[in-house]
Amino acid sequence: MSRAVVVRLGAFAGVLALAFAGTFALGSAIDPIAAADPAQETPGMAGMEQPAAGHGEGHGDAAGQPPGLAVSQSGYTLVPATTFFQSSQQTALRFTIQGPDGKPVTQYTKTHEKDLHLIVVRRDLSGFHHLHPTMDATGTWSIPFTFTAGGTWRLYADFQPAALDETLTLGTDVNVSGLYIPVPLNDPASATTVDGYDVTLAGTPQAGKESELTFAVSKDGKPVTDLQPYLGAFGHLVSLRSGDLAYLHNHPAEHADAGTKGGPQITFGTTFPTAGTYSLYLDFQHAGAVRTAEFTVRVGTDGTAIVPPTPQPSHPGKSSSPGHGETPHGH
Ligand SMILES: [Cu+2]
Repeated sequence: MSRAVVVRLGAFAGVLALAFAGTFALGSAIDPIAAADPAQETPGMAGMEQPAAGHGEGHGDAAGQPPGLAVSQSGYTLVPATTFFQSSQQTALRFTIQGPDGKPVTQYTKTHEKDLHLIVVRRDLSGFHHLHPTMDATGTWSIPFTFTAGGTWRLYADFQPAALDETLTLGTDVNVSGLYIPVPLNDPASATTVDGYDVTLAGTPQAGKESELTFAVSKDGKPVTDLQPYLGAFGHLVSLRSGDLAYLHNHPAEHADAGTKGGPQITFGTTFPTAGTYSLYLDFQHAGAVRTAEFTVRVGTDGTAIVPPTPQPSHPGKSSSPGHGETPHGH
């Protein structure tokens, strides 16, 4: 009984001890997350009890958090059919909204004329799309889609279950393989151009307070006065907070009936929850097509006025606007 056995046992015990030490180290490494609340600090017991405390806080209580940050809330969960895609290949975005009973939700209350709005954007805030998938009898939503480039993309479902009194925005990340070149945000600017439309932004956004944002649309130097209603309004505004992609959806106070004309101004009452940088996507419809104008806005704790450039009367023979806002924007 040889020494060899004893030695081997000893070695085995050593391995166990190492494994145990490893587990312990891992445990400690995880603790700081749960111990984020300084009130929970228990020196010595370094967070052994923390996970339970953490759970109580996080469940369904999204109070104070803007929408779009959670995949599951108030008993409803966004369940994508897959989270792996290939860029430049048409695919189907397919998902269900799982209800509190674990089954796909099939009954919705329309918001902005649709049962569900799907927003797709890459996590660098480029490649924004606002889509309206269709639902089959089983509650599976789908829409053909082509991711134009690789990277991590975020899907938001914005909807109101028939059984709930409020709208929910659930978000999930998906992985798209393919070339990924991150696109930095445009610098904050009060004017931009999309498909030949010049769009300006005016307002005094302030963190935590409702402020008015006024967009004005013109084309070839002339204000556009025949904007068409799109989803019951002359404009839709989605704002995403840079850093965590929190989601804000706004629409003008006034409803736009079919056949009426709007513009050049579209005004929104918007409350940015915190100071920070936001990417704003304004959808408007003109001449039968929906366009999206993008703005980067810095929101501070003091209201800082965004002043649009004064419209230049177009002089024959002179270029009217000196290249403002014509930023190359990668999509
Ligand atoms: Cu929509």
